[in-house]
Amino acid sequence: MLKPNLLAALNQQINEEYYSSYIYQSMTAYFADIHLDGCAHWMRLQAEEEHAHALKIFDYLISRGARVVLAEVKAPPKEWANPLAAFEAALAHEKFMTANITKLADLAQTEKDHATNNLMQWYVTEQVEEEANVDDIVSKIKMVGTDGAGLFLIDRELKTRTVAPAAGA
Ligand code: OFO
Repeated sequence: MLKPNLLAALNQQINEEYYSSYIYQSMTAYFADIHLDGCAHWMRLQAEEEHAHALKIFDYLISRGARVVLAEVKAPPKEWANPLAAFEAALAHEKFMTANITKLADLAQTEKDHATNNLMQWYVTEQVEEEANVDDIVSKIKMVGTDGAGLFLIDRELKTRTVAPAAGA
């Protein structure tokens, strides 16, 4: 049986994953609005991946006979100064999520809950990939600076994303 403190932290993490999905969906709308359709497409897939991350914990709690409690998801920002600022915000958010996952893994280990720790190790690996993917895009956008042609090429490349870099579920 899951310890109450671990259950509360996992329910909180479900909320954080839904919020992640919400942020990326908001970024999808932002990029669509400024006609960077490749960036919008990339963010849409990212939002779907975060949704899958929420469901993975959701299903795990059910499989452990624990009660999922959904909370309000706060509204995400809706504007960013430019494409670089949006991807930098995404990177900062992923770092925040990595810190959350690390705390959850620590807690699972403290409580000697091996099943939850196993699940959290999946997220630990996932976060390494997510940070690397966004960091790569941030670096490329910085490389082209204000060159519109460069941004156009990056946008075209991001449009080729077919599945989430690391499948969420
Ligand atoms: Fe759920 O991995 Fe990003 O936040």
